[in-house]
Amino acid sequence: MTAPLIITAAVVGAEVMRDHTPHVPYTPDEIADEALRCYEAGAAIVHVHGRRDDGTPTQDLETFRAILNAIRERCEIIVQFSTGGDVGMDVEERIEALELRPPMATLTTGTVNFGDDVFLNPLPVIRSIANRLNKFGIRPEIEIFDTGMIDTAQRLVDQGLLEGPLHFDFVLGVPGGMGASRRNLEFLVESIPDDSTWSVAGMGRHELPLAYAAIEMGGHVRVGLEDNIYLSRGVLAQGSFELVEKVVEYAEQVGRPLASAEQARSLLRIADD
Ligand code: KMH
Ligand code: ZN
Repeated sequence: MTAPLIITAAVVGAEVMRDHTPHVPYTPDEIADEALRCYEAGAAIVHVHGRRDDGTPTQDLETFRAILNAIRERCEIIVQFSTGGDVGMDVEERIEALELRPPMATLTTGTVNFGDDVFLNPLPVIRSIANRLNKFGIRPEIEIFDTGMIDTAQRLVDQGLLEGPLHFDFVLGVPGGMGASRRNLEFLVESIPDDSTWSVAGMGRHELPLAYAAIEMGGHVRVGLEDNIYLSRGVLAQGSFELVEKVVEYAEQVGRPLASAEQARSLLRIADD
């Protein structure tokens, strides 16, 4: 039987600014309000980055503390910290907030071109992040931008640095990474061990088509303004919650039930807070 659908809302990211869309949240309260709207729409997980008041990205511990507390005051959604931050940040900056022990955080297992930039994840960086996640008992979501990153993640399981079965998120359509096609998604799903769990995050106009494909394939879904600011061609989403609503609508159409945050914790083997 297909597992209930876990929806992750990526509400802020590091790249989307107010001149791209006025609806991207910056402050901890804005991020938490958006997390609540996504939770009420059906999301079980919120993926967060930090921003300063002017919108510039930061992985600062106190900013993440404020975000975590503001979300926890509002709802039970699972809070997933980014450890990617923004391109160009050093590893210590990227992971300083992990001491707050969020239930979940990302871990990208390889380097990828990122537009004109490079999202740098050499093995020593990957090991430092994995060690920090282990130290605080934080469940990783393995971010896969290209196939070889799966093999690297599995090697880290073999070496005892990561605990399987892994939970993967396939990030498809970043310029420099793997393209956002259903064929690529099917190939990636065939490439992971059967006991793994997975979700997909399609970039830009690929977000919803890949989300719908994942729903049909029994996987999970990430949507939100971090990855795509449009609800349909030329129409800005009023917030990540509208993208969550689209996914919920499709899941209802095809008869896929939604996972609550509590069910998501159990399906993804997330430790209790
Ligand atoms: N902002 C990207 C360079 C993550 O959150 O872990 C990295 C990213 C991945 O967004
Ligand atoms: Zn992110």
